[in-house]
Amino acid sequence: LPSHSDRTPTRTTRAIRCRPEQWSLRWAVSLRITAVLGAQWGDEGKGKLVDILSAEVDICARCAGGNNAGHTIVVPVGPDNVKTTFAFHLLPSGLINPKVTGVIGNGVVVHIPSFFQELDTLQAQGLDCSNRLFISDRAHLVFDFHQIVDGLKEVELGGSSIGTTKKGIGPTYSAKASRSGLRVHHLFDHDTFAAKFRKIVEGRYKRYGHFEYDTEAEILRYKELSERLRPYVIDSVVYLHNAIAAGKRVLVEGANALMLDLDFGTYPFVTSSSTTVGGVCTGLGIPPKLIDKTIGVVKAYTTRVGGGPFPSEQLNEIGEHFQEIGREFGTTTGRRRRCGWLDLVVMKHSCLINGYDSLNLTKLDILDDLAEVKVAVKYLVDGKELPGFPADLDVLANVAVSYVTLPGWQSSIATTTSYQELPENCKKYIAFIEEFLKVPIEWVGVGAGRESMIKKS
Ligand code: 2SA
Ligand code: GDP
Ligand code: MG
Repeated sequence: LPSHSDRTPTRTTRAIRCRPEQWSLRWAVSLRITAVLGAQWGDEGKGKLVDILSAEVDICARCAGGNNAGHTIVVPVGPDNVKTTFAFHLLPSGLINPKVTGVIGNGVVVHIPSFFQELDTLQAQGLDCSNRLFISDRAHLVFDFHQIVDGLKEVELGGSSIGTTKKGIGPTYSAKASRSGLRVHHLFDHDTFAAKFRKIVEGRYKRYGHFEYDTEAEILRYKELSERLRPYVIDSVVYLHNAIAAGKRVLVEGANALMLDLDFGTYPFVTSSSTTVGGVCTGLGIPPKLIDKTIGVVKAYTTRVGGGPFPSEQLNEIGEHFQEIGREFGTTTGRRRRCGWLDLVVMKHSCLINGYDSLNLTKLDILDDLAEVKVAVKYLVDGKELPGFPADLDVLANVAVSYVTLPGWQSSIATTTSYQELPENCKKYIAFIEEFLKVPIEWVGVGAGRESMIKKS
């Protein structure tokens, strides 16, 4: 099993000010919840940071999204430290640490067959999570018909389709908002579940026409699945609050990212959940004052998968360079990710909403070969700078993006283990971002593996 050896402990700034001998006490009394959130359009490398931080926590919780998410973690396994890749979709990535308990919160939407499939895949890779994983009884259920409808909606949209993962995320959150969804607790009253399920499927036929779906077989399948699921189901609100009161440390793993947020992202080219720090509270039932630290994960360039605007996108050899060297393919669907320069207008918007205490700059190694590196710093319309990231996509489509060009470092940083060792131009790039955003970069990713992370401050 993967182990976390010689790990630099992660503490909040408040704890760092304490003397080491006081740390454990401070953990117990003041360190409650750390949230790791995607700061751009997703796939920033949240999973890797969550894996590293999970060495210091007791619980890792997911608060939003479903198995549309894809978090890849590369860790040494076994006595020979064979680099092994784990892909998490619905389960919290912190589970890679055998001491961590996973919680799937009420804000998550759960496709039960995929839940078990992921559990079994991890088990086959030597990671047994079955006795340390819980699901909220309030989490909404994703059914196969939601996934079918997801695809049908995309077809209806034609040329303006969202480019969803077709995992049924939008249709399930729509049902939740329209108060017709089924939640985990519904599975345990089989007759009522069956009646509601038939009615919901009928409603989908009325809206989308008849599609291939065996309703009665599904009802039977869920009767069996509910028995397997029973030991995992809890009132996660009570569980988390008791755990926190007992001094347990909680790490929240954000799914998707700020620019895919239903309110603050590039609507309608977004996912259907709240991917911000607000979603941490609503998706787990915890008050904001218990969130001690929020860490934004930001890739050193930008990617997005699916449709929608992307002002700093590079449809040229730079974009191809990022795509190829950064191996930018969807973890869940295998789709090619679109690539462009780092966009600090996006990041300012992201910082305003999530109020990051610090950032993890990831995939800095992917810029190694470039002679110069550009950063988007302003959006202009008719020569005037916009005050923020625009809500209106028609406005966004007409912005002129203003870039600052910085010199590249043209040397490999892949084996660097400390901030001091980084090339001067690389440090200047980091300093430029920090200065622009006024948020410290605490972690720098220089490779995919767990060991390839520099703790800067
Ligand atoms: P959905 O399926 O309704 O949530 O899709 C709506 C939009 O949200 C985007 N989205 C994502 N963007 C980046 N990464 C995601 N996870 C996977 C990954 C994606 C994959 O880690 O690579 O494998 O393709 C993710 N999930 C949703 C989606 O592209 C739509 O733009
Ligand atoms: P997430 O959804 O934010 O967890 O990110 P993904 O796992 O979907 O995509 C990030 C990809 O980049 C994964 O394949 C990671 O293994 C990889 N990765 C993460 N950090 C780094 C880094 O610093 N350098 C390199 N080269 N790869 C990284
Ligand atoms: Mg991902």
